[in-house]
Amino acid sequence: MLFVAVSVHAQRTVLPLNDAWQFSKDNYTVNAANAAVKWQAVNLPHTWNIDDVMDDVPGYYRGAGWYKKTINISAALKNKNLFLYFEGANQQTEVYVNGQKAGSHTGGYTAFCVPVSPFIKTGSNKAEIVVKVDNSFNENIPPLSADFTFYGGIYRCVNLIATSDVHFSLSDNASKGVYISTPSVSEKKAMAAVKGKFINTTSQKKNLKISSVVLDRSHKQVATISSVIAVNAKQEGSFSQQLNDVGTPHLWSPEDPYLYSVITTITDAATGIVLDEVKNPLGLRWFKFDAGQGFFLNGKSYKLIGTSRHQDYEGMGNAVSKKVSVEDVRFIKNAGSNFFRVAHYPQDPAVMDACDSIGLLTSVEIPVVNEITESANFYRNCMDMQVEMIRQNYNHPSVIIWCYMNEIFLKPHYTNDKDKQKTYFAAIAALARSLDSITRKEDPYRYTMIANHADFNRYQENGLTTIAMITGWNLYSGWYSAKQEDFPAFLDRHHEKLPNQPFMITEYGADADNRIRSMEPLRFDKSVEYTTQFHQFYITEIMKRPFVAGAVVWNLADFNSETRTESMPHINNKGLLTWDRVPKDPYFLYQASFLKTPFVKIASSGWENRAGVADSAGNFCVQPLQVASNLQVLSLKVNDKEIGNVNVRNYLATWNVPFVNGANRVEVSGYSNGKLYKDVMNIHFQLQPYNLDDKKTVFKQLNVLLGAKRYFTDSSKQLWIPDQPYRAGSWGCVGGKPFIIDNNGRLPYGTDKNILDTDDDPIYQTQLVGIKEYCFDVPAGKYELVLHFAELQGGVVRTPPYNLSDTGREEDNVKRIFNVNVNNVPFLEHFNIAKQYGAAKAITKRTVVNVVNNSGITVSFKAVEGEPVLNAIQLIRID
Ligand code: GCB
Repeated sequence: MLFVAVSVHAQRTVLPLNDAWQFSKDNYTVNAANAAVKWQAVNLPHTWNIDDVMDDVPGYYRGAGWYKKTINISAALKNKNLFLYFEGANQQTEVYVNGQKAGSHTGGYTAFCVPVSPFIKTGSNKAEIVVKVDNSFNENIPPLSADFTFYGGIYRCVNLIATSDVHFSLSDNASKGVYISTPSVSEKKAMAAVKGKFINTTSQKKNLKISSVVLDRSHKQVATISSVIAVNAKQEGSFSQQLNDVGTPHLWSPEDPYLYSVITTITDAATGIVLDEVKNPLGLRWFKFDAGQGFFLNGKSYKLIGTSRHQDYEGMGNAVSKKVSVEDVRFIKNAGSNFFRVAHYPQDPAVMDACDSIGLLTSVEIPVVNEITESANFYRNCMDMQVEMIRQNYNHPSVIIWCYMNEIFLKPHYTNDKDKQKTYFAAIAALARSLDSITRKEDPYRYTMIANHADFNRYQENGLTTIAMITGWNLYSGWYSAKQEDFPAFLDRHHEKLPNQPFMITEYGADADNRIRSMEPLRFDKSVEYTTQFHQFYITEIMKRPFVAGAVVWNLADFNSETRTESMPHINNKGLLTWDRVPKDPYFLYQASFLKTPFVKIASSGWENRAGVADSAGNFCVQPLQVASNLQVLSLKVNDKEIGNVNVRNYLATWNVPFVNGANRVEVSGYSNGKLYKDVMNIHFQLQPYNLDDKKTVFKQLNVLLGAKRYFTDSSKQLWIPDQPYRAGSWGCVGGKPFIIDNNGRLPYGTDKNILDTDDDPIYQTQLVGIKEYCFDVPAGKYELVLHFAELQGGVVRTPPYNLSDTGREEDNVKRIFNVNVNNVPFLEHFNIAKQYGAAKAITKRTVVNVVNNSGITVSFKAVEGEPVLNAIQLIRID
């Protein structure tokens, strides 16, 4: 085989254009003086919604933003065809060059390319670019509603592309203009097809040689083909080439993501001058979905396992760097995944490149979520987005599925008019059919998919279970609906009712707020423990069933969903990682379950600071320690003392560990094939004395959540523990019942309202109602006592997005007036939280108490009207 020197003088120049833009949200008019407009210097990627999506005021800026920048047209760029290539701007964009409109684009998640040469003055060295981006709601642009934030801005990179006057088409939906497919691949032989479009912008007819060269990973040529095509002046031409034998293929798979590359060039046949060149990846693989046996890659049975991902990150919004995006792909891979559902929209090109090279199979989709608009414009935008997505991502070997709808019956229109609703549902099915057929036409080599929610009958009745080649189900039994056991039942039902329809679980997951822990985990308590158990159950059921082609965790990382409230307002906590990418326990469970190498990880690793009450002898506090592992038996030492061996069950092992006050060095180890594997962690334990006058563990500070069974770490790293009934010598509540919303069907206790004026919502979201006293049998001394209140009843209640029909309602205010005395001294009189502060607002009341003799501290609550409440309490020893 020949070693080919590929042209190093790439005839196309790509210049990043991300630095030093000016940005303004003020009213700007193209070609006007705009003296009043205040500009701010920004770099791309940029969004204007980083802060307002996190504040306590509902909503975020959805409107226009302006960007401007003057670019230099260097000598090298003169006489070139210039294009501005936007990788993504949300969601309607207009591009002006030197005051003239050069192009526009609709849709926030696909790239677009604007030719700018016609607007550059001859001989000028500069051009002014002005870009208007608008993220206002538009009924004709999907997504209309969704559980994520529609951040505005030029939130992906922009490049200036300079080509010669003959080049591969950049105006074909911002694709590369070259499309590579692998119509036939086996272990022995592979065929690759290269098609494309190019344009001759000169005023002469040209004979052009189009060559495609396939190189292996070491840049050796393995196949080549060329054809000469005559193109008239100012005309577009097309080509189609078949490389019938790429040699013995080195197959692409997640385990061995071997990439060839295809270099396609245009050469002037008369002069031999190379005019344009593009490089594309080539992965040789074949795959199929089978309704009974699941998925097969390169002839081998394969369970698709992975996650989805949203493209935002704490403190950055959706304007994340390519580095962050690629690290996310690595996080998915390192969880033991072989699949990534790129949901709910096409993502940064770097993401797709990383999937090819790191080895993840993918499905990619357009953001048609929850509902549609029955308008020609909405339809057209959906179709355009689908075509853009396919053409822009066509050459990625990682892509095996194109998807186009997510839970489209979640927000059914016309709930009071069944006839209109029928028409609406039929319109959805018609749109699905159109999207499906255009997808099959654009790309006959991949599968199509729709992701439905668990309303089996509605999707079935309206045909949505069989339009696409694969049916996706987003299933949340044991989270949004009560019982985990409904999950396996649903899988079996699909298989029974639709035995010929391949399917995957396109979503499943449960919230884990990494600050919340529980020894008695319950659905919707937001504890990490509930969610770890949830995933363990799901993994077991998924792996039992060969007909389930794959399953995708929702979601890789926590993400912003501005309309959400809950324990961490504006954040969806279903991530295996936190919003700033710290792994939570379930992430380790996935590693243990799916990595092929020996794995031992102390799952509670985000919980290195713990607190709890000492046993009656005052020596230690027993709490569980969970370890994720794929070994069979593990042993545990704490502070070098053997605690014992346990068998790993479904990839988790749990010990009850007697934690001592202060440092606890935890060491877990096990053997695989005679080799030792271990993990070590230092857990700092704050032991609360059994009796508050204990000499062994001296009382310093106590932070207690009332009406909750959770442990919480707040924003100043203070540890909160659950309440206990008062015991003589110790501390606790007298009287009162946990606040529970009647028949709410989800929350076991407390509220999920956004508590205003705090980032530590869980301190305020639970309470004891009807409390009589709170007592601390502390020894003599000086103490700071802090009472935390929030009125959990009343005000406007909204529970989107998981209750989409709830558009907000006024909750009855409760009458509640009470007095609080501390050691019989009046502290709060006629305290009326709702009246004085309003509902769902964090209120803190402090006082200093001098305790003499053995009086201790008694906080007593006396009702004037209604029932007294207390949400949380702290006691801090001052001297
Ligand atoms: C879904 C949606 C996804 C949500 C998720 C959730 O089914 O497809 O966009 O974020 O549920 O967490 O509620």
